[in-house]
Amino acid sequence: MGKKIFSGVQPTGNLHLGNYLGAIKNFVKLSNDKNNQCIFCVVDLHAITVFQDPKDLRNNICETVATFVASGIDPKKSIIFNQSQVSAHSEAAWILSCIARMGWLNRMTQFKEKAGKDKEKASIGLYSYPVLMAADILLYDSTHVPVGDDQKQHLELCRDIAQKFNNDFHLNDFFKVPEPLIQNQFSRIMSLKDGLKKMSKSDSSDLSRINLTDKKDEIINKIKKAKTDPMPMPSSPEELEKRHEAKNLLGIYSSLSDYTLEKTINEFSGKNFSEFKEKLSQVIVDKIVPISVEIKKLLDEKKYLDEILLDGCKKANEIATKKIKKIHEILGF
Ligand code: AQP
Repeated sequence: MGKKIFSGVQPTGNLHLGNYLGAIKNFVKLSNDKNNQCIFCVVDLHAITVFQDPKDLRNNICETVATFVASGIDPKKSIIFNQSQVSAHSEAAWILSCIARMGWLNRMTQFKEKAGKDKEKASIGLYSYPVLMAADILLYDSTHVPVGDDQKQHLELCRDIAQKFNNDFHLNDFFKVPEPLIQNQFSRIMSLKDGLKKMSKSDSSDLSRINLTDKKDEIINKIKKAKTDPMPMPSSPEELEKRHEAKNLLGIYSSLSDYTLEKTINEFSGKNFSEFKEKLSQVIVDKIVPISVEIKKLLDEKKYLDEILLDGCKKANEIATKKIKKIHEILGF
């Protein structure tokens, strides 16, 4: 039997190579398998957990849809929609927030990282974000959720919530307990400026990431300026333990070329970084520039992007409304 796939991306601008290699590349692969049913959501309710300028948000929603399509997701085969347009997500999030326990949420490391030192000033939404994520996934009886490594903990929480709901109401299998689909290797792409920090949309330095809308010369320049170390290229995986920047760049090269890390290490062993960086720029340019060109083309076709969202919303709404009705019955509403 095929898989029921659900995943989301926040429309917070600056979609980058980390989002592509950690998540979107996998979405495309899964959506190309005829046996799978795929739903990809532009999670705009998640985006507003930190303040978004409404005009930017609207543009970023379009850009996220354009990125999905430009990367190879066919909107005729997969459902693409935005979360705010299917009200069952907000409703299910409230209901599940009565199932989830404070202690579970208190353990979420992403909240701690994003809220920083001043967590009293973080929004309640930022804290309960993983409950909304659980609602997104569980409403569609999703069996598999392709995400980057950073979302692993949230997915475990989703599984706990599904199990507790099933147990509390003596139901065997009402909520499907979803499996994470996290790539074994290269599931966390790091900043080009700091090999210990995740490549991220919100990093204030544009040089820290390759945006999916970057042009060829921007990519070449960013790779040229990417942090490395003074030693020659490593000759074994063990050497990478303490060489975080080298490890990240070799990982990006391997992931884009569909090579194992070992194969890439052998190819560049003992050479200097400048030679490797030239090759790395080339593989990034070859993959990202066609996507970037297509995104720009699609952004001039707003009507087409709106049609995709409208069609996706109708289909998603149909599934989610049925599930929420059943939830009402179970709860005794
Ligand atoms: N650096 C990364 N490496 C691998 N995967 C990544 N993902 C994000 N960053 C990396 C994966 O991309 C998917 C969509 O992420 P998101 O847009 O929902 O939000 P995020 O994880 O919060 O992304 P950012 O870039 O880190 O945003 P900011 O800066 O706003 O916090 C997810 O599957 C994620 O795992």
